[in-house]
Amino acid sequence: MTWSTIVEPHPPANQSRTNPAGPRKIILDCDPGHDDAVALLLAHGNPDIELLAVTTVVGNQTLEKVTRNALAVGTIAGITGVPFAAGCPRPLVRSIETAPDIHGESGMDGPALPESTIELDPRHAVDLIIDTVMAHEPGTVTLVPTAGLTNIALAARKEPRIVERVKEVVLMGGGYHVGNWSAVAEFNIIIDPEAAHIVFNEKWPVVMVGLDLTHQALATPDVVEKIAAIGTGPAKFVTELMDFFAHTYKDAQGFDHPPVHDPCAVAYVIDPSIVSTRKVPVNIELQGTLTLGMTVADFRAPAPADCHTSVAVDLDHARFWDLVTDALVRIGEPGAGATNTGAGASDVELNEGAQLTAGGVK
Ligand code: PIR
Ligand code: CA
Repeated sequence: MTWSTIVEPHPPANQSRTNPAGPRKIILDCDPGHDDAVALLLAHGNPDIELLAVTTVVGNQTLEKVTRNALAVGTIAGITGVPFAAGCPRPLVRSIETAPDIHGESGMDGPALPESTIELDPRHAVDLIIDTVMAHEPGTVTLVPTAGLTNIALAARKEPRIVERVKEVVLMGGGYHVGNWSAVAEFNIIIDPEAAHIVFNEKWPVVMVGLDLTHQALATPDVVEKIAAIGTGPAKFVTELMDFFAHTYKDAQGFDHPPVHDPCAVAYVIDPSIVSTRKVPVNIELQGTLTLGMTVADFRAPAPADCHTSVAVDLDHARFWDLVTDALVRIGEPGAGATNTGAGASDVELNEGAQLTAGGVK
């Protein structure tokens, strides 16, 4: 069976599969990062997402390293025509804190990375975010931050009109029961708590896809096998990422399988029914000696009428991973001429026994 016969054509740019209003326009602000890489692949490969821009910020590693990694993932995925821009090299107030124990010295250790064929946009990420939001109709652009919130906070300060214009901010960060960088704080929030404070206190709708949710997105062996069975370069890249991530997550945090945080935020934008949420006020602790960077969620009912924040609660694990495998199937083998336009796709060799469909690998 050939690739072109088993993968349905990608819908035209302004037409979505499940959303009559067309694909959801997003800006991905990230710090790749093993899970950021999967988030970028999901955003690129899913027909219900229109990726408007990719911006980077210091986080898992230095700005220079995470930007290099973002460009490498874009190259592996065959992303063209989407601007990539580098943003803030340090948090607003605090000193730089990175996560080499989890992501390695490069920020994305494990797979070999190609030289990038994508040229970096000359603009600062903050300006690219502002330009992009202001260039689109109000209420149409969703911000998807999967890193510290430095760029997003500065964008809101530099051009306050974006706050009304953005549809919503769907961010990976925080948690209402657990932390991963302190007993109560999550990495993306605690590395720049002042920026998080700005983002959570602006009146745009904020969906916090925190650790309570992302610790359900485990890359279990059956999931990794399905991805491996796709047999393409980008799929192999993901299995290599997951292999490294599994080891560091086991050693540093005692997890049997690694939680793949960042694509959960993208999955929510694609299909909110995959992630249940609760509307509750959330604020960021800036004073606490033990609780700095905690995302304090107030579950007392009823939520105030003007509550603009919600938290992600439950993940549909199977449908989430189906979205990821489906995106990889659609991406195909960009180096071999297949793109996510579905046009001119070439044959993809599948591992024995695997059957590739637009719905994933069976
Ligand atoms: C993941 C991250 C940082 C530290 C650990 N321990 C695990 C990164 C991920 O990229 C994700 O965006 C978020 N920060 C999870 O805390
Ligand atoms: Ca991240």
